Amino acid sequence: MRTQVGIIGAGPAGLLLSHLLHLRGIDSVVLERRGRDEIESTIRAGVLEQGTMDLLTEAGVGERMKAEGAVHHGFELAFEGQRRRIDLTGLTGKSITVYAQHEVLKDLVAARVAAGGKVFFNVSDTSIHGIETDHPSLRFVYEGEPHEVQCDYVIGCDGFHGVSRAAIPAVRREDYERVFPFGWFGILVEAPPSSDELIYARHERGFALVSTRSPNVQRMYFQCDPADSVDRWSDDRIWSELHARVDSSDGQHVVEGRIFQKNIVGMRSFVSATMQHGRLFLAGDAAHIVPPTGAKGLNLAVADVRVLTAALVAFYKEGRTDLLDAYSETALRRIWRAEHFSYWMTRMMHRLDDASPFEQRLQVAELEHVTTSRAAATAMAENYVGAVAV
Ligand code: RFL
Ligand code: PHB
Repeated sequence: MRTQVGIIGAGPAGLLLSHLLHLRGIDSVVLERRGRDEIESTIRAGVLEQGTMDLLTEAGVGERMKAEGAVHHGFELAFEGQRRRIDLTGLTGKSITVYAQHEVLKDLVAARVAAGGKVFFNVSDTSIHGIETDHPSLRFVYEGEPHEVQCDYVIGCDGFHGVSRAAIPAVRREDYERVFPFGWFGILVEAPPSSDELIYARHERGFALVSTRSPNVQRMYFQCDPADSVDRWSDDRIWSELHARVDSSDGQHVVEGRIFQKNIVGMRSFVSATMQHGRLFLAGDAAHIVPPTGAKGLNLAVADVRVLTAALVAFYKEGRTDLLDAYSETALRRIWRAEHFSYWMTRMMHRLDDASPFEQRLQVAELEHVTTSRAAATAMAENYVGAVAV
């Protein structure tokens, strides 16, 4: 098989890249380890920046997102028994949209399939060859048979646990990493929204987040031990923890409902520099991870795809390689901004077991500051909506 761009991974990064290239007349093949049903039902991110919406709309997959996504003009910070609002739109002129990542994936897969795109699900043994030559290739097993795709470029969109990052020689790569000693316990609940906007809560018992998915389904998280097991958490225990952390002294409280999904995720910050070697380029979680506190992961993956699409189009349409050569440096500027913001918000909102009482008071002082100083609130809001110059 021969294509122009060989893509590993049918997450948001791989599928969006493949579809944008198709719209510009560039052929690609996407290899995905998991099945279509599985990728379309895995619960992950929920918050889309305006820039992410714009690129999805440009790709022709914005219709359902605009009809079903909920536009949010602000969020609340809960601490010390009170709630304070960050007015995203008032401070930045921008908003965010809550629309689940697996719904974005359904829309992207449908668009790829309708356009006759070559997406291979359930592949195994993916390997990358010849990235230091100008004719790299991908080998994989599909339906029990070995296959090979010859291409001009290989794009690794295979997430944090994929194979592509390791194909960059260790001497060329520098990994920056911080693993947090806590995780998030996530639940999906059949209930009306507890609040019109997302609530990020700091409490002595730990962080909690009240998010949403639809008028009838809510998404909530609370800080936990990453080694804990969901089986140790009865519904009653979960509700009492959420009430303790989120309910405010003026009577606002979390609305309970039937919990139909529970999971625990670990938290890390990670950056792989460089994001390119020879004819291999990394995009999305394959190259970087942020803790979910700032809601940046999916948005960063989409931002990488924007830069990479422009660079590949410049190569195929004008024979230019300058944008491809600059890809890693260009993408890393935005990535480091988001890494800092996510780390900062994580440290301000979570219970840090290594923090002294002095440092715990500093967390509260910082929350007081971002909710009373217009300048500080604006800085936070610009980062949250993705409107910072990089
Ligand atoms: P993905 O989505 O991990 O997709 C990678 C795909 O590659 C496949 N794969 C392979 N395929 C072939 N061969 C191999 N050897 C392969 N190895 C792996 C995998 O099966 C998979 O389908 O990466 P991508 O496209 O870079 O997208 C990144 C986002 O998924 C991620 O950053 C977000 O989900 C992070 N995130 C959030 N981001 C936001 O912007 N806003 C949020 O509100 C938000 N909330 C979250 C989140 C992530 C969370 N978890 C579960 C870590 C909340 C949570 C709880
Ligand atoms: C979510 O709805 O899953 C979500 C929202 C905001 C975050 C992280 C996750 O910061």
